[in-house]
Amino acid sequence: MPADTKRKAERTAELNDTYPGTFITLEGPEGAGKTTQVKLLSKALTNLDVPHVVTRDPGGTPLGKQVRRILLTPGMEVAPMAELLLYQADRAQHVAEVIRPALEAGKLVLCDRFVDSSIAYQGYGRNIDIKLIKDLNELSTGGLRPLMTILFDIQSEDGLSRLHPGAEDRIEREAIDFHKRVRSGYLALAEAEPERWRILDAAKPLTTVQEQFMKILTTKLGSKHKLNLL
Ligand code: ATM
Repeated sequence: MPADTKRKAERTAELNDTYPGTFITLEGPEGAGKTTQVKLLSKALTNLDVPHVVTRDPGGTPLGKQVRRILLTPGMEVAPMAELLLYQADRAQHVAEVIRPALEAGKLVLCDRFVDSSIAYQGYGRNIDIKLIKDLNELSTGGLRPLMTILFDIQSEDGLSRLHPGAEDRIEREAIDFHKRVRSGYLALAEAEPERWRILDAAKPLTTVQEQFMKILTTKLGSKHKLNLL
């Protein structure tokens, strides 16, 4: 393992050991179905009495819901740097108000998008300097990192074809090349940190993706959260 990757893995383990809870993030391009998958998972966790929180970035707090509306309104003029900073403002509030308290309370926290979305969308998509985005991510999260990140991967054309025509938000309306850069950004991130990322083929049928998703979580969290989703 390259020295840089090893350091990141050690730091992630260190941060996660700080809390009794566990932090998992879900990432992916548009139309990959991660929101549906996390809803199904939450039902299964509730049935098993596993204390958990399902939340999303942006929009996981009252402040975040307002920021989300601004960010996703079609036709809204938003400069790339303003966009990046609004996502970071949402995240700072989200970590302080929801994520960190839930981790301190020993819960399993499943977050639909997090820091990697800023790198994929604002970095690869909008061409903002990735080092700057990583520094801002560090600032808004206070260094909090997910123990594991699951990439729901799908070709841009296939993902976009699953959206409701005419109901696309401001970001979904971006050109296909933007969405292709985002997807390639995700794949590059997953390749650079394989010990944190798991990749699911989201083009497969919903039940197949669900089975694989449950298997990944059971393997990673089975002993800590007494979890068997299989
Ligand atoms: P969801 O609808 O998947 O929750 O995400 C909202 C949008 O925000 C999504 N694109 N669309 N549509 C991805 C985008 N986004 C960013 O551009 N940067 C970020 O940091 C985050 C968290 C999301």
